Amino acid sequence: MCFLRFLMQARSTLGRYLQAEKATGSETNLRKLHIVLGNESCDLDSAVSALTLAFIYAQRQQEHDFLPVLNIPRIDYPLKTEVRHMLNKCEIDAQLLLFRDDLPEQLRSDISVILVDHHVSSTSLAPLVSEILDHRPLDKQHPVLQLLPTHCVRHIEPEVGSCATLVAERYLAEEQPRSSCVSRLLHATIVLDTINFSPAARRFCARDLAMVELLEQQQQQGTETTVDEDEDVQLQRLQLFEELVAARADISQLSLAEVLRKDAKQLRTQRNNLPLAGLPMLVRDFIELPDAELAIRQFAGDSQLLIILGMFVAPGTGQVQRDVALIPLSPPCPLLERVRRALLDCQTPALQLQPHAADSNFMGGCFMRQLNVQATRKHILPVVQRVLTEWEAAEEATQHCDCDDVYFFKEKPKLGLS
Ligand SMILES: [Mn+2]
Repeated sequence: MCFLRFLMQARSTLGRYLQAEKATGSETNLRKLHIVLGNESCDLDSAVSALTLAFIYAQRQQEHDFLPVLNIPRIDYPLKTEVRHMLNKCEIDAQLLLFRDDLPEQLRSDISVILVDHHVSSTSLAPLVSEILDHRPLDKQHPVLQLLPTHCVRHIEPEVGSCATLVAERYLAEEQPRSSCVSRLLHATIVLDTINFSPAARRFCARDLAMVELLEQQQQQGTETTVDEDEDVQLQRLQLFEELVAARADISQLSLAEVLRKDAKQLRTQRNNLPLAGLPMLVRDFIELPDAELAIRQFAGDSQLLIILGMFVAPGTGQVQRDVALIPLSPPCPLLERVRRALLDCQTPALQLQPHAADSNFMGGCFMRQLNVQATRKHILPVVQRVLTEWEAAEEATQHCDCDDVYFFKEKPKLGLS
């Protein structure tokens, strides 16, 4: 069966299951259903691995149904620009895809779930997981792992650079099925995930390279071109890699609110939710755009503070500039001052924050250049997380204790054990 036809059928299969769920009491004669689910980042690896593995398994076990599901709400699909780019190249439209919110909230207990490119599902799905195909190091401590059924088959192989390599191994191990779309998608994914086999990045092993070479041979079969010179192959891979990186960074089709959502993290504590957005431009330039305030309010929802990290890479020179913005949504916002202080004091590493040449009073926010351009969100996130946790603890203390108690707990208890 052709790959596009398979995707079309998956949609109607899900429709049949949803219908049958409504018709309770009647004897339904449904086939065993497997959901093949990628991870929540829905990067190219996750999306392609889910789509292609479901296709391969569906051809091998024709008496069962396999549905590939992208683990994001449908509305977020435009944000995954490199996924959309690659699927468009294979003429796969969003209409042909299934997303997390196409599934019912509660899955029937006789449905099986196959996790690809991750191994920690939501608590409600965990008891349904029958198989895991992943290349992330096993998160042994994670409590959800305890909920996996004992029969769950785990293939977790952290040495490979891409989960698509694990899928390609299964795809190429047998002669059927064959699909030029599947070969193309797996090939592109491995090239992107391994940073095009960059020796400096060291994100690949021999198995990734072997699969890419075999997939290239597959793609050449059936075309007129004969085996290329090694140099041509390298050039084609480089062009593909650059095309995918450009597609991932392409925000030209997105609204400002979508641009904020594209690379955002939510810092959650028990009572607060603090959004932290990353932008592919300086925040100082973003706030000058028409409707920036509207986009910020839409994105921030009901949180009190929004943190935005901007990064601009100058075309040509590749020179990096960074800036940081703290924007209060309903001033006064005492949390803003605490975060500002913590970022200024940060020594792991020092961010070297300075005022912009032209200051702004946009939404009463605080805008700073970050002269240490080596420092990334990875460094800033824990600082903000710590402030938020301390803030929440202090809030709780003032709510639940009287002043004397707060004073008492400020002292470190002396236990005399050392
Ligand atoms: Mn991956």
